[in-house]
Amino acid sequence: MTHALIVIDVQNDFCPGGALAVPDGDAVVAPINAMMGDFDVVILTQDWHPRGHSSFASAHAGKAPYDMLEMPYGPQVLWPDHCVRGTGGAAFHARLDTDAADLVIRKGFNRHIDSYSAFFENDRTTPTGLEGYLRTRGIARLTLAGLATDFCVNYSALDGARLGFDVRVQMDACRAIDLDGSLAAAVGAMRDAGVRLS
Ligand code: VGL
Ligand code: ZN
Repeated sequence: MTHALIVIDVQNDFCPGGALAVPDGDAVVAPINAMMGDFDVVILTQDWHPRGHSSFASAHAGKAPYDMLEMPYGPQVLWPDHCVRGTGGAAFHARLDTDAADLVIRKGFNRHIDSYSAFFENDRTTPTGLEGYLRTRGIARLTLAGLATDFCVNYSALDGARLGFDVRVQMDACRAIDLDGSLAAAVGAMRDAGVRLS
């Protein structure tokens, strides 16, 4: 069965020194590079926002990073400006082996809606196209790694499982933001959805 590694958002802004740095975020690079050779297909995702994106606190008067805002599609955490398309912060970590990737999927490019998941925007219905790519290439097994465990990895794993893929998350090749218990909540949700954590 064709097995893909999906590397989630290993970008400078999620690494130490970046605009939305995940603690120890760059520690995922070496284990991910080492895993790539074990898979039939390697796919990278890239958070890729226009300036003034609606997930940025700076786009909303009186709001600060990590405040919540009710969007038409549900509650949204507001973030520091990050992964603005074309900037160094949106670039992959310099040591990530991007040459091994068959596909790079960009997400979060729609100004009015955030996109944590590699499969759907945060309305959970607007597709990124990844499902079609996987199905047409006959890929049924997915291993996920990258940043951040409790947001983009979590949403991608839950959507993958909901779509019927066999999903595993390589936890030692992920790091979390962990806002108010979000890591524990994500681990519980992924387990409940039948995602294997290892
Ligand atoms: C992410 C917050 C905002 C992630 C992306 O990659 O987990 N988190 N944008
Ligand atoms: Zn983002």
